[in-house]
Amino acid sequence: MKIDEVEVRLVRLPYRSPFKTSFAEETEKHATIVTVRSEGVEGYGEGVMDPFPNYREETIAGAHHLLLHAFGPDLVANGCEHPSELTARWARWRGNPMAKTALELAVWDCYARQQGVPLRTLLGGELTEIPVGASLGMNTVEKTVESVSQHVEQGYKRVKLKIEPGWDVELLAAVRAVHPHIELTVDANSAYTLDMLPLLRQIDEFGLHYIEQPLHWDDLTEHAVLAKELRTEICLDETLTSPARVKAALDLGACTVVNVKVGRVGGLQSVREIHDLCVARNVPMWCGGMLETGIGRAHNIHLATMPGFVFPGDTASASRTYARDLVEQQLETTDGIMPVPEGPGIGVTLDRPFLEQVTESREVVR
Ligand code: OSB
Ligand code: MG
Repeated sequence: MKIDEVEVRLVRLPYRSPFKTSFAEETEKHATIVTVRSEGVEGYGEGVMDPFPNYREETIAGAHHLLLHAFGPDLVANGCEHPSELTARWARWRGNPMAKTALELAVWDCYARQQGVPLRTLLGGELTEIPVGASLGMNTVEKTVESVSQHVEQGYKRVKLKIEPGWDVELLAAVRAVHPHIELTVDANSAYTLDMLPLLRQIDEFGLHYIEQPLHWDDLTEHAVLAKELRTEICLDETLTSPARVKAALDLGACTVVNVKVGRVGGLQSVREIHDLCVARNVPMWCGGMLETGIGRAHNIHLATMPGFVFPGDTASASRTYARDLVEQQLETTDGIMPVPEGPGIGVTLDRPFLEQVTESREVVR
């Protein structure tokens, strides 16, 4: 592929309601939207960096610097034969998986559109719809129980609650009192430490499908210790930043369930490697989310069609998060099932007037 230009936009999009986790309360999305143009065809990618390093270390400022001065110029200068080669080529620039992914995804989308096939086909995904769950931000106990009931009624296949110390046992007791048997998980986003084992043992009593990232955001060894102490399975999110890191986590026994976020692991080629590793070891995977706009959400839906994604993911209806999206297609579930957008690439087209309206900055590498 000859790449004519790379466009990097920062967009700001209000959430319909604030999203509160153990690490932040956010009211709007700051998304990096990358467009690649190749011989008259466009492809789109989305970066999941935040303005400040609350979830992992990457920031929008650092990522845009690298996109405009490292990865973008490399791609325009050298093109590529196939999008799968980019991760290895960019390995000389260490880390920064989210920044690399924003551009790699755009190249995958563009390549699939040029071939005239849906992205999922390039990834070996045969499903045309995927089962999904929903991730609920922190709220009052009463509102959370009500929200769980609404999502269960809407057919979501699993509900995930955000927790932190002091916002866990009481909440879980209230939800389980109303919904004793639903597939329920919790996500601590690194809010606990190993010396809180007695509290973690209480959380262990609620029949959770798994507990997501209870300990430090880069830890493997303490999670391996905790895994031996709990009946509930541990799923890692923040810690898993590459295929090598996933392998280390599984070898150490730090987790038995894998949350895949393409941005966190450095792109679709890394997702494919993690997928094959988890399938070979019989480790269940699911597709996480970062409250993406329709571009990142469509990418997530396509990658979650791969056969190793056996647990429901976080790729819920876009309308839960946004009043108006960047894409023309409605990415909505029916009875907890999300259809895969049809057509070449990720199968979505841009709502261009709205994209212009919410664009904060736009820069192009030629
Ligand atoms: O830990 O999974 C997480 C959102 C932002 C940052 C981290 C996480 C999340 C979510 C939301 O849980 C998932 C979604 O609906 O996209
Ligand atoms: Mg998580």
